[in-house]
Amino acid sequence: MQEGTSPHPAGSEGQPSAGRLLVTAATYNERDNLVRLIPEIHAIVPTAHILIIDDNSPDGTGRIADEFAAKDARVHVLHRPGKMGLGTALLAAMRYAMDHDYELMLNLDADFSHPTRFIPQLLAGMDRHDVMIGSRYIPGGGSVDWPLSRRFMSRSVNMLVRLLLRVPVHDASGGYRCYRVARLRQARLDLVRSRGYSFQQEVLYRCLQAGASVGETPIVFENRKHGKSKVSLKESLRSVSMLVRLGVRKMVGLDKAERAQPARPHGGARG
Ligand SMILES: Nc1nc2c(ncn2[C@@H]2O[C@H](COP(=O)(O)OP(=O)(O)OP(=O)(O)O)[C@@H](O)[C@H]2O)c(=O)[nH]1
Ligand SMILES: [Mg+2]
Repeated sequence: MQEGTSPHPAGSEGQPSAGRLLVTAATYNERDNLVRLIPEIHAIVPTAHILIIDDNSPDGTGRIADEFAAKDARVHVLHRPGKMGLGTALLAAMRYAMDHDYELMLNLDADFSHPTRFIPQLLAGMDRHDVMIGSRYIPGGGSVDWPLSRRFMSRSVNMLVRLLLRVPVHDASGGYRCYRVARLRQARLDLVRSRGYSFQQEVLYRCLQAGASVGETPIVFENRKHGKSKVSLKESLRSVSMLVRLGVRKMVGLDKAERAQPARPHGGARG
């Protein structure tokens, strides 16, 4: 499951060809981070397209993204009218990747918690897997400057997910991932109910059900240095209850029954 080495360093033939890789970042008030993030991504994967999904950030992040897009055909922006949650932002990014026929979609947080230097390892793992996870919880991985309370929460959620959903990965809650878009097409994204942070676990669960091979490569998560956290107690509790609900539905067979229904073409993040 774990991929520790990078047979294809940045810039080698291991990278997808021009226009086939979409790097996505959801943003809400990430102005100071975004101005540095876009050039940093392109320094590592020059041919990649970048999609910013902004929820009308009051600090003008969306405007800054538009300025990049106006100057650079590799940058795209999805504007949504207001803060609608990280999960629905990532679902919109997945739809964009499918609609525009990208081969790979690599997502990272816009706050530099997911250092761009790990992008080549994530891409290298796509030679063998349909989903590659940047993992804090395998040898070589970790997190720095993260409060103990957040570490505890993250570990507990991961234990819960392994137990309830039988997701065989070490880091099911992190958002630093690369997906094969063809596999996303096969996954029942129309059944995904999470609007917030539990989206990460739920989408992984749906990819595994669709037969995805999942690998992990170590990353060191760094606490944000600029901007404010969007994690609230309310959202954390909502995410945990969403995962418990999914686990119970799986246990009593409701999930299987639901999967037997035909897919809804534009479903996802249902209530
Ligand atoms: N478009 C959009 N992006 C969001 C939303 N909530 C969070 N994000 C972005 O999703 C990424 C992860 O969110 P963070 O606030 O960093 O959450 P976190 O990483 O769990 O928490 P901290 O690192 O402690 O701040 C960041 O790039 C955010 O700007 C949302 O509702 N809509
Ligand atoms: Mg963050």
